[in-house]
Amino acid sequence: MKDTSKITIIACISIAAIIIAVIAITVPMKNTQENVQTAYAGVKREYWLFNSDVPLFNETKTGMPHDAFSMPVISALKGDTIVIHFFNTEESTGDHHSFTIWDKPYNINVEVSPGENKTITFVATTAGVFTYYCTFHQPTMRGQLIVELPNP
Ligand SMILES: [Cu+2]
Repeated sequence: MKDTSKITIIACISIAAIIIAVIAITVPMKNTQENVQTAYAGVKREYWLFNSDVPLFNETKTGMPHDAFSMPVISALKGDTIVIHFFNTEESTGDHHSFTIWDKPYNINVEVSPGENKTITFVATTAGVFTYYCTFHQPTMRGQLIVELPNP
């Protein structure tokens, strides 16, 4: 093989390697930028929340209800509108549940009857960590509303 052919092959391989390296670096960067752009505050964040229970949980032995929220954490950025569709699936047992936040400035207390669902809408006006409760099933049925400050 002539030297010029070898040089041409080496040049082609080098150019291909550079193109692959540029693509490998820029494609993940583009995805990261898109992820950052979706983290804006002031958007609607919608959640579907159910009552749940822990199987094989001995309520008599532990002295606690087996009930829990299907979501132990609801998160948002300050300024977001939070929409929670809360379902009480216990049509057969007749159990009531509630979604309740007493921590200021939030003041929410929505009760759902057996088999009922309700939509709870509020604006996350204050950043912080707030506990949401079911007033009927304590201390087990609770979760954390986490409202973070958006990036400046
Ligand atoms: Cu409950």
